[in-house]
Amino acid sequence: PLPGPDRINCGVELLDGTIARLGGDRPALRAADGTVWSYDELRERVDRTAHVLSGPLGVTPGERVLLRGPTSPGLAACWLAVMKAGAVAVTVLDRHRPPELAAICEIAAVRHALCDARSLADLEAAGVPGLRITPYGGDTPRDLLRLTRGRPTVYPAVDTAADDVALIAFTSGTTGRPKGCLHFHRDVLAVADTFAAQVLRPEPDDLFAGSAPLGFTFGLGGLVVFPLRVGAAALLLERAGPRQLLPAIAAHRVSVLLTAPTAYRVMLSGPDDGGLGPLRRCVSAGENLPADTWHGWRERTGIRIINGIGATELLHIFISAADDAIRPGTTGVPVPGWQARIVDGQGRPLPDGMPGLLAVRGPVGCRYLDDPRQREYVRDGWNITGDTYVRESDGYFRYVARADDMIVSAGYNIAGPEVEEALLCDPDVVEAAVVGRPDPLRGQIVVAHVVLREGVPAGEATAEALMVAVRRRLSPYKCPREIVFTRELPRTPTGKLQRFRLRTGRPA
Ligand code: 3SK
Repeated sequence: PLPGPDRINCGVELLDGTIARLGGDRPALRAADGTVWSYDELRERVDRTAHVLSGPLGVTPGERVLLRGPTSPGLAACWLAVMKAGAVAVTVLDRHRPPELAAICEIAAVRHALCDARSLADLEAAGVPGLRITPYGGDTPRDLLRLTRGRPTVYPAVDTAADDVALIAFTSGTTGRPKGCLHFHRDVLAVADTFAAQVLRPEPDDLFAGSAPLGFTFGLGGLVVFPLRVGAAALLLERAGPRQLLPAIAAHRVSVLLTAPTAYRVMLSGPDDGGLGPLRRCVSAGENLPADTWHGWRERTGIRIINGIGATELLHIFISAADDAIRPGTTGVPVPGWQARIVDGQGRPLPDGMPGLLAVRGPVGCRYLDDPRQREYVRDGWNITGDTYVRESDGYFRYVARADDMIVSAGYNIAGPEVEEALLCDPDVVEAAVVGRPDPLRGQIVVAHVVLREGVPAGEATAEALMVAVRRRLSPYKCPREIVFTRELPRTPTGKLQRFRLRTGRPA
């Protein structure tokens, strides 16, 4: 852990601390409908909400409060109020369905929920015993906003220890029962003071936007924690796919963008109308960023995308690089404060150039809530992220595949993402997922699932042309033996490819 005070409330640091340093009349949160809340307005809303939590709702410090709704200033204010009240935020995605919500509430022993009025139905359908749900953003008498009216505008925040749990972030990974990851108040600030402060380096006048929802720590960090830590503002978009991001960047003059490689590719596939002009810093994470996409973005905008790898288990990004330190095609180097190495299945370090498991340690560690998978993730104090990586001789870390996404065909090891990257060099390909299919002769054969740009015919001629193009870039043994065209690829609610669904024939 980074050295720091023993007692911290991250909600106080992010709001009152920033106001004390920079003043409160600067913009903090914006929405597409023109809503703008200054830091003072946000602080007042948060404090009134914290009064409601610890008053009429009876939430005591340490109790878990589920937060559910589309990305919005109201949801961000609820999260900050839970922090100030010393309770524990259990952040979920609006896309989680009733059985997933029921499992999360059971694992995290959730008793209270603050839920966007539009997202109530699924939470109620989850039928969680004893769950007290308070809606926000609606107009019923029990709405949170009504309950906040007339409450004191200043809340004396709960004096939490730096290592009191602040949030439980759920990850389904790419398979299996959800795992709750515990993060402390100091962890929340640590990711702002490491990746954000030292790699991203935002300025108080920046306006952040991005596609990841606040129920995913990529979004929570990038759209709430990072901007508030430096007195910047965030544009919180309920719908934040590439088609909404593009006009929002131009209309609101977004300067810092955090999104996934697919969104960068989709934005590049549209016409260059100069709308990306306000951007200053761009971050890509959540999946591997192909070098080709990096170069395309640089040509279009002049901006070098800051690639990064993070994990819900470790809260945010731990390997990355910015500016002149970027080497396209690699993820980067450990973020200051982090260490990384490549190990074999027994945890023994491997030499540079040899693919193996990525192991990292730093200011934030993985702590699963009551889950035996903790023993697999943390070995000898190192967090084993489940990604296969190579450390190059210059110290840069290059992504190979998720450890369970390697294909073995006729004795050759093939990394699906390398083949995907070759396919994505074709401007007609918008998305690609490459998996192994069992084959009596070769063990597995390489099969590519491809989403084509609108209007491109999904026929044999296109498949043949793609195979020829891939053969020009890769050794023949890596080339797909079959190409399956599809309209969409199966993804987790946080947007990660679920290659196992393609392997097992259970697409989206
Ligand atoms: O890469 C990810 O999946 C991730 C997860 C959590 C926070 C940040 C990131 C980039």
